[in-house]
Amino acid sequence: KPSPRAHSYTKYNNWDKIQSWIASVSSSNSNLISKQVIGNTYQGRPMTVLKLGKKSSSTKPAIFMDCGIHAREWISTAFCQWFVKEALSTYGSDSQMTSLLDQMDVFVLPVFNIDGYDYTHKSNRMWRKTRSRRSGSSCIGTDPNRNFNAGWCTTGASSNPCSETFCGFKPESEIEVKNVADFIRRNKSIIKAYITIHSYSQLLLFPYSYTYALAADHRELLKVAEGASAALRSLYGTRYTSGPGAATIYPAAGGSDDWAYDLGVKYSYTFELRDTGRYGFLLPESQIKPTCEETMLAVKYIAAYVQKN
Ligand code: ING
Ligand code: ZN
Repeated sequence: KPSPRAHSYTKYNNWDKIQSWIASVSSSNSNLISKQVIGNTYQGRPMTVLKLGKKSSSTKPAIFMDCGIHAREWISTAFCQWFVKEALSTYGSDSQMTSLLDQMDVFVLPVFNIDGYDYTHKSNRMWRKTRSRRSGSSCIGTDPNRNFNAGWCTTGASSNPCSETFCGFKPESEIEVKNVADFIRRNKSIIKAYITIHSYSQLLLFPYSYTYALAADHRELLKVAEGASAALRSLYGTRYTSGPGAATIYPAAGGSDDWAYDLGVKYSYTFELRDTGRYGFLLPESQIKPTCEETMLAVKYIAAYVQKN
């Protein structure tokens, strides 16, 4: 049994629910899953990474995936929960998932920006940033996807603490960003792919966003993105556009995918899930299931590619 009966994968769960789910899902499937706290948020909430994979005596290559970098992108957070459920419930029956988890580990951070996520449930549904404060400004929060050390604050980001895209007072000023960056740096030798889930716009982006220059691996990254988008589309016909961030959405420095790529994680992707703006961040709960099902196909496509390369 992958999870307690009480957890709903077709609702937008608040942090308290996700926290108890993390505890129960990891204790009831201990053969395939383990958990590790990589640090606390600004407000002291534990950032827990779930490691999915068959236990092995040798070190396995791994994929790192995070959800909920931005607080209001609730479909993102729902996807990480869905992915964990699917991994646990299809291991042993789905040949691709079985082979993936036999040969690799998948690290899942279900909610990156927990403080912000909690705030969107309690106070302001449209909050995007972290909830950190600093003396000298009365404005709260930094954009975690502008706070990574990749062309930091040079384009598409603001040095004004009141801006929605505030880059922070220095790279990794946000403890959440530092915790994730430290984890990936520590596991740099095994992490082969970095996947980060956002919404909305139906895009599959890859480096670079901080420059219009093409990544050294541009052709391969594009080919894999197009394959993943085709897999996604095969289920319900949902159309995604693939391309480098700067040219496909907008130039923006300090993003996590650019940072991971420049660190040496070649397969680095940002998903922008449904929709294209009708509901935007307020995607109805009725779309959680189809969105997660189709996104699974794209993530599994990337994982299968990484596994064989
Ligand atoms: N979009 C991303 C953002 O942070 C992005 C786009 C991707 C920027 C990768 C930089 C790097 O603005 C959303 N919806 O958050
Ligand atoms: Zn986002």
